[in-house]
Amino acid sequence: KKKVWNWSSYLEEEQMPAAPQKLFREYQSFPQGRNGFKVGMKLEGVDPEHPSRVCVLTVAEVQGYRMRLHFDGYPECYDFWCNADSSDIHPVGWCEKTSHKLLPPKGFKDGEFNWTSYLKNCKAQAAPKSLFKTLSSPVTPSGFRLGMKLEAVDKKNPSLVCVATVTDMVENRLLIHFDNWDESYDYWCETSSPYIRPVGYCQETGTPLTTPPGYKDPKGFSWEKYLEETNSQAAPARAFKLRPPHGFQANMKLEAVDRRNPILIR
Ligand code: MLY
Repeated sequence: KKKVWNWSSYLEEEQMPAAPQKLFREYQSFPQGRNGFKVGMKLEGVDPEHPSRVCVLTVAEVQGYRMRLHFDGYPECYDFWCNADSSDIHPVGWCEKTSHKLLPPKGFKDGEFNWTSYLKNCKAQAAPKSLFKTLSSPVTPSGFRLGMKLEAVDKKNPSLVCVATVTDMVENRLLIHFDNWDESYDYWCETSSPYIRPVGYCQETGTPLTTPPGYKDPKGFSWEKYLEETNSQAAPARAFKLRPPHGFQANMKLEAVDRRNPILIR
């Protein structure tokens, strides 16, 4: 006879407890959590594959506090999941208000798209502003400015620290772009991110700095010269929320989880 799977007999067979309800936050509760986003609502959001682009999105599915977002006019295979309180999603009109370029749905030419008529034509609702995360305290200027240079870890190649530029800022988050690379390596981070360092950090710590590809004299790279050549400024060291020296030294031994094989402690 076929047995029907259910939690209580499974836990009993395995002699294992269920994680108690009280360990979870309300927003983690299933199915609805405290997620007011509804399927069909439209919004603006950062394309996770191209973090410098803000696109026209539709809520395609809601699961608890998470939701699947769809790029209007594009195949479903580009859909992605995010949390309801993500800093990468914004209400309709955000791009206009913050002078960001909005990537229209596929098929629209530059300058042809307008939210009011689009929502009307689609008979769709804009996701209400109240559903989006708002900062609890006002933003204090961070000291970072657009165009400032810094040294940043390439998150796709984490052994590399590279020459990079702040190419966008939203609230106190920075868009990091690697000089002379395409935007697919870009990422958003907080000013306190351990992935970003002031100009000169590599030299000070004896870490190799990856210079922009095609730079004429990579061995002779000097920040001073480069800043002059690119007519740009270094992000001031005080803008970084650097952590105090941690005391680790090369070749020290320790125990760590293998992230590709998280069961092993090596
Ligand atoms: N092997 C890769 C390395 C790319 C590194 C890009 N970073 C520095 C932004 C490649 O050459 O494509």
